[in-house]
Amino acid sequence: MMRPVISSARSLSRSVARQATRAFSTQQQQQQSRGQSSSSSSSSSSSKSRWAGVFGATLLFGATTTVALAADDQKVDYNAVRSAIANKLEKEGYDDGSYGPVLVRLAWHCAGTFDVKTGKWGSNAGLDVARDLLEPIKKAFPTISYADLYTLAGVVAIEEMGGPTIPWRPGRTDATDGTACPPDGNLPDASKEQNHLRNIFYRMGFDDRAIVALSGAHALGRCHTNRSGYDQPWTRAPTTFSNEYFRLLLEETWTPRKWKGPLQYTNSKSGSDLMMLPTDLSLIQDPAFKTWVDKYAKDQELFFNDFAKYFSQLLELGVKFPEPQKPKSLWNKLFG
Ligand code: HIF
Repeated sequence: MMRPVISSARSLSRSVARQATRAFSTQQQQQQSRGQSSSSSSSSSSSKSRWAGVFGATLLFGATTTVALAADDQKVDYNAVRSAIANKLEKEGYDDGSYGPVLVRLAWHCAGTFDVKTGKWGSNAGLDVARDLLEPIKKAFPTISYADLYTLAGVVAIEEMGGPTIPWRPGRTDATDGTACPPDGNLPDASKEQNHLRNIFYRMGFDDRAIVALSGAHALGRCHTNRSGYDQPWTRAPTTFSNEYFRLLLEETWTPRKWKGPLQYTNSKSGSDLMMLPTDLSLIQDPAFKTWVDKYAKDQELFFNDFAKYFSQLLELGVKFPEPQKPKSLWNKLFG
């Protein structure tokens, strides 16, 4: 079944919030049913000092991260965090009226440095607008890790913009300092083509199908000359999650834009108001990639399902989630 897009995003988000609780661990579900609220988590001053040493600008989740999950984390009311994020999204005067796209980008940059061979890295935030937006939520819910907050914000943003429900669970930890940072160059370079994309995404453990599905997120947002050097949005509805990116890739004629900036492609026959990066265009230049572009352009439901699966995987790269606690035996309860 096709999902509704932006006009119904608000009501959709409510059902999304309900569905999302299913993705939480049994522990959290039990605890939510006990009615623990955000106020209980935000009042913990000891937890504030516990996290005071967190290295704010750079997060890591992955095998190298040694910080244990704070016991207080169990008290975070993730539905309240979701609502707080959702309430921050719309902003008249910022880009196309929503912080949603930049939050999606922050979420993926948190995870996109992962190396499947070494199990290392997995987070490199660097998006001031998005980080500043979320800081008050971190203050209101101090026991949530930055890595959980940033990834959850991307998930909520996608859902609020009419996209699929992304399975998400808490459990990411923040690095205590910058010594475990990944080297520069683990994130993709937009000026390159399919071999580079494969190098980057295979390193994370993904395949061609996943690369194409994930790329559909460029239906959202736009490029900013003052951030990346590139310019313009990919679609004409940059705050609506849809398969429009694939349709445009196939239906428009993409030619190199004549301008002083870096090489990007433009829809010169239909207004020159849209853009594709060299990495985007490689999806229709490479036959194996193009097979999936064709499929997703025709079938939005297939795209939504695949995207939800791969984006969820992306946000869990390198994360060691805590084992759900087994109920104690009678012997352990009495003598353990
Ligand atoms: Fe992006 N991406 N991304 N991206 N990205 C930009 C913006 C967004 C790449 C390059 C860029 C993914 C993969 C890749 C979003 C989401 C995702 C920009 C423009 C560039 C250059 C930044 C700016 O100027 O503000 C490359 C080369 C990628 C490898 C294919 C992910 C799959 C598509 C993983 C993904 O989810 C979003 C959303 C934006 C819009 C941000 C905004 O501020 O509007």
